[in-house]
Amino acid sequence: MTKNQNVLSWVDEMIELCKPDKVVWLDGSQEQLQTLRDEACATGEMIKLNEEKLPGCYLHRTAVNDVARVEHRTFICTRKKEDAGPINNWEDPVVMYDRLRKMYDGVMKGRTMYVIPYCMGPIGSKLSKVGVELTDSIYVVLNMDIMTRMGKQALEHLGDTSNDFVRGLHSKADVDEEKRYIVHFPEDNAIWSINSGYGGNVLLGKKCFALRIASYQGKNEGWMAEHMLILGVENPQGETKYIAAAFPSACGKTNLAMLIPPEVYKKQGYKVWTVGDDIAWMRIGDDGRLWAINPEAGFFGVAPGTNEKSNPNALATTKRGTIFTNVAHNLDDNTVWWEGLDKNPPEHAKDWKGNDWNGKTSTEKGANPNSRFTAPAKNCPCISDKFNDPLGVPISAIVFGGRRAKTAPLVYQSRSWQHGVFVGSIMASETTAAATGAVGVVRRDPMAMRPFCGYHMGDYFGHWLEMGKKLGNKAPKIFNVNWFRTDDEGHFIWPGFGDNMRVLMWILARCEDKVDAVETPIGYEPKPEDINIEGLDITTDTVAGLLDVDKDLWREESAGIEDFYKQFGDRLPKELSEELETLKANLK
Ligand code: GTP
Ligand code: SPV
Ligand code: MN
Repeated sequence: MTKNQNVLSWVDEMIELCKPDKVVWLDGSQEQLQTLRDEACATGEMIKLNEEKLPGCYLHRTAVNDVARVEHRTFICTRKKEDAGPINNWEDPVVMYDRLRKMYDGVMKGRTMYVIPYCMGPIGSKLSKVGVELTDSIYVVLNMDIMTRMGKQALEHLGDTSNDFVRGLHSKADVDEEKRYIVHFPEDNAIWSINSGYGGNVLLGKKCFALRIASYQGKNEGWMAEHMLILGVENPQGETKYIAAAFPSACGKTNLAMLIPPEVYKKQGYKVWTVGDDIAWMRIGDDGRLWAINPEAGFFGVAPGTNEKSNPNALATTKRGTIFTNVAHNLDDNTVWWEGLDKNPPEHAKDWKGNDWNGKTSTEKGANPNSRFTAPAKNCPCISDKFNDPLGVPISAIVFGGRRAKTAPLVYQSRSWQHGVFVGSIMASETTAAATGAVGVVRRDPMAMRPFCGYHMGDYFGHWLEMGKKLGNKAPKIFNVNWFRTDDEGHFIWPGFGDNMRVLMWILARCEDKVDAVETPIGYEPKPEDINIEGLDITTDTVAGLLDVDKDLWREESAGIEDFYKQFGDRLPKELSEELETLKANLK
């Protein structure tokens, strides 16, 4: 399929190591993929769902111990420890390669190795990059088909001589969690993953390449790889402005990216278009502005909570050609169900573990909280016509946000790019089921990149500051949002979902200098009456409450930031310590 010797000799080397019985190169053809789907159904790896109701859709269950990313088993192996920084797990690459080689030695005996060439980003775009993933999992192959542009087209994009591709090696091995490793060698363009079959650990184009390796490449090559959705807001005159937003895992990116405008905006003719829901690659264009592409071709979205009201676009996207992972299986009509889909759970079902399950009587959950759908972007009713544009889209605003019950207001704007980098760097959010470990614990998650930055976080902040200098007055404006403030009973105060558009409208008005703001100790905030609440059953007073900056809480916050910053030592840019001093002074 290729004459590229760099690819061929590396694949040979890995075959020699893993010793598969058979090697299959994925060309991307439907015939080949269908053969694999049929094979996966024959072995029970996948279940074919109701062809009338969910054409081309399948269900897969992972091992019970393998349902989320494993941050404690994820490594960045740079030659120098300090280059990985204080937040990443590190091991000497020589030691790690040695340890892993022993584990991969003969691991594919009796199995087939699939060779998946894939392209992150539109074929032919200068912003796109190629990877090759070797795996012994058909599930991985079929997910990569949805999530990337894979097969022959990727090798053509790479060309016959280039060596600029990411080498990804994956084996499910025994799915032993004690021996699970998700390892990145940024200096070698390589990723080795073993003993998992869960999405973020094994779809190596996604978090491993498009964030961890790409963030490192971006720092060296002058661009940015970010954990961001990209959406376009089209006004009644037909002009579209683009927003990129970074929220931690399971904190609302897919939902915001596909939002349906509330009636008050719909009737005026506003529309929202989805460019991406998880990852943005951004470069400075010839015009000096920041341009973004979505390197992915599909959505690997959280299933629970997705319904006709919260995210009808996502739901519609999953109606064909979708792989569901770890949701409940409705045996009556061979479809799927998850918590929050509707109020009518199936009585005759299997839960995500494959046990008999009655949704009407059981106290167990039918779907895993981190159950997912893998759906082609082209299914999405609101997919942007720029989705495949090799140039990407120009970004007007960057939005950071986390899941905070208190402290962070509904929205605020940074005073400058530098202050915006500070705002991103101090992001904190409650942990979610997207990674193993406790849920609901507030932790610092700078730019939503804590689990995904492939190098020293202090240098990463420095890179952000550099990009701002290059962008000058063409830099996007930077904001922070929080949809998740709760009242004393723990209920969300802000309606969220489609109504988040009301906040985006203030953000865009700020970008166009069309609305005033109020200065607070933490940045600029809207006047409560400037958030449009027409059609909502909340009052301007509620909005005022959501915008309240509690100085005591923020003083606690700044102490927490100071602590967090300490670990970066002299690799923390001085601009950020200055911003922290300003915040402290503003809170006096
Ligand atoms: P990853 O795919 O893990 O990166 O997640 P994500 O950031 O795309 O999060 P997603 O949009 O899938 O939302 C995760 C969870 O947050 C779901 O259970 C949603 O129902 C919930 N959620 C999303 N947006 C809102 C919102 O505006 N308000 C509230 N209260 N919940 C929300
Ligand atoms: C996330 O956890 O941020 C995800 C899902 O988008 S995963 O691909 O597992 O990383
Ligand atoms: Mn994500």
